[in-house]
Amino acid sequence: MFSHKFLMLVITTLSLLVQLALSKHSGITRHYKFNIKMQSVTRLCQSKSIVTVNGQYPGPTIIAREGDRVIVKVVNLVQYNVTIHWHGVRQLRSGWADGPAYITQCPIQTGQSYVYNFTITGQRGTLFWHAHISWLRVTLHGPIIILPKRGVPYPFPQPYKEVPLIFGEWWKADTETMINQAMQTGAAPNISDAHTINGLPGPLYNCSAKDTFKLKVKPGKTYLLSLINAAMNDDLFFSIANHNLTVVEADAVYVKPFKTNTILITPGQTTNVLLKTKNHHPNASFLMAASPYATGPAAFDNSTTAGILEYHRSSNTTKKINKLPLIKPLLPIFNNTKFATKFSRKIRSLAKSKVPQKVDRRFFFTVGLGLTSCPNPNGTCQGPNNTMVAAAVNNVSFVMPNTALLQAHFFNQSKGVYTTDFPANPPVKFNYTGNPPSNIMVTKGTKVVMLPFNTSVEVVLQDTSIIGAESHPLHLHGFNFFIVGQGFGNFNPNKDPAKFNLNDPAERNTVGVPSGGWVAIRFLADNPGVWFMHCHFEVHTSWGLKMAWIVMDGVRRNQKLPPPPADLPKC
Ligand SMILES: *[C@@H]1O[C@H](CO)[C@@H](O)[C@H](O)[C@H]1NC(C)=O
Ligand SMILES: *[C@@H]1O[C@H](CO)[C@@H](O)[C@H](O)[C@H]1NC(C)=O
Ligand SMILES: *[C@@H]1O[C@H](CO)[C@@H](O)[C@H](O)[C@H]1NC(C)=O
Ligand SMILES: *[C@@H]1O[C@H](CO)[C@@H](O)[C@H](O)[C@H]1NC(C)=O
Ligand SMILES: *[C@@H]1O[C@H](CO)[C@@H](O)[C@H](O)[C@H]1NC(C)=O
Ligand SMILES: *[C@@H]1O[C@H](CO)[C@@H](O)[C@H](O)[C@H]1NC(C)=O
Ligand SMILES: *[C@@H]1O[C@H](CO)[C@@H](O)[C@H](O)[C@H]1NC(C)=O
Ligand SMILES: *[C@@H]1O[C@H](CO)[C@@H](O)[C@H](O)[C@H]1NC(C)=O
Ligand SMILES: *[C@@H]1O[C@H](CO)[C@@H](O)[C@H](O)[C@H]1NC(C)=O
Ligand SMILES: *[C@@H]1O[C@H](CO)[C@@H](O)[C@H](O)[C@H]1NC(C)=O
Ligand SMILES: *[C@@H]1O[C@H](CO)[C@@H](O)[C@H](O)[C@H]1NC(C)=O
Ligand SMILES: *[C@@H]1O[C@H](CO)[C@@H](O)[C@H](O)[C@H]1NC(C)=O
Ligand SMILES: [Cu+2]
Repeated sequence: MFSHKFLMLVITTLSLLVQLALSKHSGITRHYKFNIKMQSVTRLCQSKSIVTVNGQYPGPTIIAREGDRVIVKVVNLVQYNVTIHWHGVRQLRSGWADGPAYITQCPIQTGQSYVYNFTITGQRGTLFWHAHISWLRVTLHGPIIILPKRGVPYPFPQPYKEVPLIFGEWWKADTETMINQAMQTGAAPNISDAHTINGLPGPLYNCSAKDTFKLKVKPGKTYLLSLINAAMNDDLFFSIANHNLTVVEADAVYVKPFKTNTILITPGQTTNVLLKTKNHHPNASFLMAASPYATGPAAFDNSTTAGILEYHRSSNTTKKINKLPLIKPLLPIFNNTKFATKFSRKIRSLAKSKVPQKVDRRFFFTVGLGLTSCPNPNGTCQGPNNTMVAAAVNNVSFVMPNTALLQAHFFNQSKGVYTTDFPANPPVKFNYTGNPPSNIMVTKGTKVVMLPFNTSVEVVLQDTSIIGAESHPLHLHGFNFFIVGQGFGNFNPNKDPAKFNLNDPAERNTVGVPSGGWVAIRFLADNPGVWFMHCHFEVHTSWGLKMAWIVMDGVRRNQKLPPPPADLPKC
């Protein structure tokens, strides 16, 4: 006879062994093939040839579990240079697979291919992939759904179904022609003609009713909506009429759940929300709509995209469903910064954050617009006062190199490619959110910050009011950062740090710098490689609001970046 205690001991030991075996099991390998090809699609009654993955727009969903290896063979069959970025994936010691053109790799040229090879470590939730060269991400994007490890539950009830909703922007014009022209003339590119949900503008646009995303649901169920903002230049409010949403995850990190009727999502952000459907069939259908949150000086696409939430009955009643009244949600007005601030402050990590408590290096970066002189021989540019519009970090407008920074770094060939003198502070102090200085011309350069392995970094990102204050969605590659503080006006280094949240701050890869304000972030530089940081408004990135960090190898073998794969594209 075994004693009860002995049995318990055996059971505990066995379950520990099983857990150990599970944790050692490093996940499976998932293979995908992305053929980049042109495809003709019709939106707003106009057909257009667009760049797609496998002919799909939006592109295919990558599904993996935490711990899995993902291998994507990308074959370029179009006339454009292409790269793909796995937005938010940490890429631990796999920087060669990160994807931003001329930062971690040369582009995949027409007729060439490249195999992206990375594992998903310590992340679960929603991210997305998108092209990372010129403006090709307009149509080259799709969801990345990371499920928890097998047998590990969500920290909320298992949803009945998971549905990605990816927001985008649609132009009737050819966007590559448009941005190339804009970069020549110095003027802003045209705003989009529509926003989209899963590639469809929806019924609020002319000639678009049939291009409407419909979510058919059953009563009394909980759906997990994976919201992704893949739009080029617009922060978006999103709401479903007569339904509340519970936010449970942001940028593939669980958050303390909170209920809201509207969410705010910047380009580059992703978030999972729970939608609990009504217990009985309602006598109505409901619009799910998104419209912009805009604070900048420039024109923006002020239109509203919508899909329909439809309670499904038997097929016999389809006609009746179509006759049901359609209820519209009330979205905040486009400049509702009060709502935006309240919303972003609600996002807190579910677990106690691993936020660095001490800081090795502090940086103060101004982010915003500026001007640069007209390079045209005839001296005619279409920016203000015959200049070109530019954007900068600490007054440096980033110039793309002709070869990838990561290759130059890895092979010790930085000479003529980049310099390591990116300024830790702006060149002149001024009232960043007051009257701009008289000289608002930016400087140009390919400058980086070098960081020893495991440096603990704090960056205060300060918006400027040069040309106009504006919220900028700043995105960092290779890391999640902790949003330890934010505020309006000028950051005060003597007073503001005392208010930092070092306990449960949001952990993300993209943060909206408040319009006319600042945000403080911290990250631990524990991932060797070259890591891009840029505004996720594509127009600002085009104008130079971008920079790069180089994190050096550590001393141990598992702290070094391995050599590049043999098929890494060449410039
Ligand atoms: C992916 O990377 C792993 C680790 O470096 C390597 O073992 C594997 O062979 C690679 N697979 C492909 C298809 O490149
Ligand atoms: C931009 O918009 C203007 C005015 O609507 C139009 O005339 C022009 O053709 C557009 N440019 C491009 C590149 O689509
Ligand atoms: C639809 O077309 C009408 C007439 O051309 C125009 O007045 C209206 O502004 C358009 N609506 C949208 C949402 O584009
Ligand atoms: C949404 O939540 C609010 C606050 O808890 C509540 O007052 C409201 O009735 C809810 N709306 C719906 C449609 O459930
Ligand atoms: C909803 O439908 C039921 C059954 O058809 C009907 O009795 C009821 O009056 C309707 N309610 C409303 C608000 O239209
Ligand atoms: C945007 O649209 C909203 C709602 O239609 C309107 O109230 C607002 O004035 C518009 N803003 C601009 C800048 O066009
Ligand atoms: C649809 O209607 C037909 C005839 O009225 C009926 O026989 C059938 O059971 C209905 N189907 C469903 C799924 O309700
Ligand atoms: C928002 O825009 C509206 C309409 O353009 C304007 O009346 C209002 O003053 C603006 N609010 C803020 C806070 O800027
Ligand atoms: C000269 O100026 C015009 C605008 O007036 C512009 O369209 C053209 O591209 C400029 N020429 C060159 C060589 O850039
Ligand atoms: C353009 O020049 C005028 C006159 O010198 C000046 O008032 C204005 O601020 C300038 N605009 C910009 C954006 O620099
Ligand atoms: C900066 O300018 C703003 C707007 O003019 C003003 O309200 C604020 O007091 C100024 N801040 C400082 C520190 O001078
Ligand atoms: C594609 O990239 C290569 C390597 O950087 C470059 O030489 C070439 O000009 C690019 N082609 C196009 C169409 O942009
Ligand atoms: Cu920006």
